[in-house]
Amino acid sequence: MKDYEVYSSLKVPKNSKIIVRLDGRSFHQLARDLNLIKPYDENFYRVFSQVCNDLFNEFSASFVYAFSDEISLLLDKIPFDGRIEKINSVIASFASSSFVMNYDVQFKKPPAFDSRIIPVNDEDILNYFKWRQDESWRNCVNSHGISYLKSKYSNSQANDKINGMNLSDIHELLFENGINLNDLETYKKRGIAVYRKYKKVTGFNKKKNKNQTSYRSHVYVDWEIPKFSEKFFKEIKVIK
Ligand SMILES: Nc1nc2c(ncn2[C@@H]2O[C@H](COP(=O)(O)OP(=O)(O)OP(=O)(O)O)[C@@H](O)[C@H]2O)c(=O)[nH]1
Ligand SMILES: [Mg+2]
Repeated sequence: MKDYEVYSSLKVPKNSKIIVRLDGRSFHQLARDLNLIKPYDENFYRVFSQVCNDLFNEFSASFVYAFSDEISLLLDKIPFDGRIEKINSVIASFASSSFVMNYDVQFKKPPAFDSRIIPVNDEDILNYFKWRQDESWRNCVNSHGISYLKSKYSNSQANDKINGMNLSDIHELLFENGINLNDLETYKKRGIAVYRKYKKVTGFNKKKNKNQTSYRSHVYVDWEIPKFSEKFFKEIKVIK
């Protein structure tokens, strides 16, 4: 019967790092059920940051990035011998459980995440996270735009209007009406990230009778991330 498990031998490419991207299933509905504040619910983000932290620690990720209902984990060390089925299912279910454990609410339905795997090299890492961060900004502009339009027009009129607008039109409309997106909290514009922060420490090594430099690190949940750049990823030692 083992022969019937036709996907069980699918593995990620050898010697490749991977990004696992999770996305909340029907979180539009979940947001309604939980009455989340629109467009950004700080408590939801706080829970999401705890999920990111749990994922970071459990799977020894080197970087975790989240916005809206999606989370991307960069893994240098590939778990489960690279088995795709195992990685996707365990990480997605771990995230769902963490989400429920960290959220002090009564859910109407069990929350779930989908999961996909993207093999990456060092150059892809920067491009990938820039791409997702651009999406975070698009999401920020659009969700504020639709919230504003819905406060002025019916839902269907608001949807029609936003469909005919590009990002700068929406930005402009909001600005003219006293909403400056640039003044928003950073996490709403750029998302949140979890990574290791390194500190250089110099101490006296008695055995060697000389000063020695080493690095100490701790896990850091960053709500004030910069725009992603090569410099940023090098500083936090995610790329060389
Ligand atoms: N009100 C509110 N909703 C949020 C917040 N963050 C995420 N969401 C909701 O999450 C949805 C995420 O979008 P999608 O992933 O495209 O939609 P989905 O309903 O999860 O659908 P699938 O991912 O295809 O299952 C948004 O449309 C919002 O409705 C928040 O802070 N506040
Ligand atoms: Mg979703």
